[in-house]
Amino acid sequence: MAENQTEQDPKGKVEAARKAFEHEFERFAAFASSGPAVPGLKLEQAEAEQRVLAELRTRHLGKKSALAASKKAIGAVAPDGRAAFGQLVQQTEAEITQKIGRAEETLKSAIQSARTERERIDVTLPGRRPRRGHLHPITIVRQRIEDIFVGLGYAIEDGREVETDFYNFEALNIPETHPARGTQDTFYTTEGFALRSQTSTVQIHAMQRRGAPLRMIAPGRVFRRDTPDPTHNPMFFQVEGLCVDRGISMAHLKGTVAEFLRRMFGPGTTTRFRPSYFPFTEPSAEFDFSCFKCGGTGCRICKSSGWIELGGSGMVHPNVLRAAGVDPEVYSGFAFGLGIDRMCALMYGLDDIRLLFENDVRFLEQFD
Ligand code: 2NL
Repeated sequence: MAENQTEQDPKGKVEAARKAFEHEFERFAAFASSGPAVPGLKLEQAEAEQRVLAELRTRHLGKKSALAASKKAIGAVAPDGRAAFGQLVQQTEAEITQKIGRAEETLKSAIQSARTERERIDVTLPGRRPRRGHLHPITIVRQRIEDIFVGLGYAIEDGREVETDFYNFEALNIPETHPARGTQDTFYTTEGFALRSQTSTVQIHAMQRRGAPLRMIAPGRVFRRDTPDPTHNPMFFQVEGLCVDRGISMAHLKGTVAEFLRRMFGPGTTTRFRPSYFPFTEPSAEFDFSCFKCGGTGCRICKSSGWIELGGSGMVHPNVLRAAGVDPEVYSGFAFGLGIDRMCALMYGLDDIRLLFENDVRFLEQFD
């Protein structure tokens, strides 16, 4: 039997070991012959090859290899053939060692240069400039409004967004039965507090704290249970103004709103007041201003009317002054309110105010 023959044939065993090595080493032939750089060899690939090669070395040159067994068998060979057999074993081992060694060297330097290449940085490249942020369009408009009123001698007041029934409704002369007080229109916490539905709450606090005379605006976030659509959002921004002093009349209201709108939209801006109704003012009026785009001749923005509706206003109701600790026999005042987001949408030509609250930077970046 062939196998039996090899068993008894030490030379044949060495030849078989060499053949087995040559066969497995075929895939490394390129590394054994080529220079330090192996074209097209990726780092991960080279590292994997290195592991395979290490296993191959153990298998063919290790303690349990066929070659090691042949080495041990040298002593058992008949004296006349021993030297020649010993030489064959040594020569075979030297050849295998050299081939594996060369392949290892090639792989090592290939890995080395692949690592160096990967970690290479060009220190002469210009640095990456951090992108500078910018204000949200609502903030831009709010600050313009604030600047104008500060210029007219008004203080800017801030307050909480969660309020008691008293500040959100009661003090504003909004009757218990008014629909705004229902859960249909207002968000309530489980403890029965309201998310403020207008910033008048801030003005009641300010009147209580500072008393009259008083000139202030209250910009801020307000909440109403509206179904979102292009002109409504359950959270939006509002600014309310309040002026309380002796002898304040409707003339002061009209003069102030008209001056504000001239400073906001240009000196040619005209204002008109239309009678209206609010529980917290009497008399009450809504105000419009001449279209800043067409100047009143009619266009898409003003829907061909020449006018843009902006907000509500009126003379502070005596009940409101009283609730805030101001004597309506001595003092009178005017108040107004307008939506900042609506104004923002108008000024930037937005067709949907919800864009202002989605925080999509691709949209917001346009207002740098
Ligand atoms: C609107 C209408 C308005 C007020 C707000 C007010 C505040 C106090 C007393 C009396 Cl403390 N009134 N604010 C008055 C009239 C109208 O807002 O359309 N807002 C967007």
